[in-house]
Amino acid sequence: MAAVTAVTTDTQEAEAQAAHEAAFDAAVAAEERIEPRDWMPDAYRASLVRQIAQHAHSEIIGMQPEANWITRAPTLRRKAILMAKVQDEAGHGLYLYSAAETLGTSRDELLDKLHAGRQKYSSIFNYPTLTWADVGAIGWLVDGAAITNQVPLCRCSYGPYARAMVRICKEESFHQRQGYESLLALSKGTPEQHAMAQDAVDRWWWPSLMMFGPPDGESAHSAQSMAWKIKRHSNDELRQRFVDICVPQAQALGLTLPDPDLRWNEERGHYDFGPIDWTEFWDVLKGNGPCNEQRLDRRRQAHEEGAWVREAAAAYAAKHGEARA
Ligand code: BYC
Repeated sequence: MAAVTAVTTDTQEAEAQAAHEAAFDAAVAAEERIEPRDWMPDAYRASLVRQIAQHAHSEIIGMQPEANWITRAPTLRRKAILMAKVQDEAGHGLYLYSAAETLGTSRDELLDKLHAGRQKYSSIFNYPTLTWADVGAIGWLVDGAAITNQVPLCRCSYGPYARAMVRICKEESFHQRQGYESLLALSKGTPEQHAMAQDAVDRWWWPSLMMFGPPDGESAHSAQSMAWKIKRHSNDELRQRFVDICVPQAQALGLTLPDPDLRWNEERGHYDFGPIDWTEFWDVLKGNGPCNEQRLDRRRQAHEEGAWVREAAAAYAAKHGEARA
């Protein structure tokens, strides 16, 4: 009798699992949003946590290269803008860690993995900000690349991530414009300022193209993420879109992009561009970029120094919880 019951239970479980899978596939196909309480495949959940965590870590590590210039901003106006931008990035990190929490992964767990070097953050933040013009180049190119990559994520199949991206993209748009405007001022300034802007663009151009991830043929996750509608476009498609946007903007800025192979291809209706140094990309991902060690050390230090704030916030919440009870 017990054996019969076990078989029946197994069959029922398999049927329930198949029904869940069919409902999930139908929702994704119909462009409906998957919400935290909905059933989802384990691999879908894991891939979202992987991507959202990497994205959240990028936002908070991404505060460091620009924060380096807050005390040396050339005017009060530039300083106020830069402080607001860096604070926005902290906020983006928080929305994204919250989105990951809806998938059952705590912020502490993700931060532990970042600090232990077990989760990635964007390769771009392992490059140094050597001059004030780098702040403008980051705004124009790095935030420009981020918007190109992130606008389609507003249509991600997972509701909390998609909704977080709507607000993030609005703020990124302001970041991109302030960078462009700052570079324009330098480009149209003295010959020394113009040279500084050009030097910054020369150094940030190729790493910005690497932000879109490896070429499609080497992208481990793209095919599955696109089938699940987490990603809407491949890495190469978005990289091409970004190049096409940047070329006329560089002309308007009076700056050149450091690529002798960059030219309009009438047949493709896109700009052709030269080969990307993928050895450098993979090397930076392995931890060997110019600033990897410095960025992680600073992040760990900031986390330790902030321990008292977390303890105070927890004590305050507990006290108020007791008072309410
Ligand atoms: N850096 O199979 P693939 C910002 C990893 S903007 C480091 O193509 P996927 C900000 C990838 O994670 C930057 N790692 O992966 C801007 C995977 O490794 P794992 C953050 C990279 O996920 C201004 C492996 O390489 N934006 O925050 O399909 C100021 C194979 O890649 C990179 C986002 O994170 C890279 N550049 O596609 C402040 C946007 N590229 O995970 C802040 C959301 C690839 O197997 N993320 N890898 O260990 C995405 O759209 C996608 O995750 C990617 C990669 C396009 C980045």
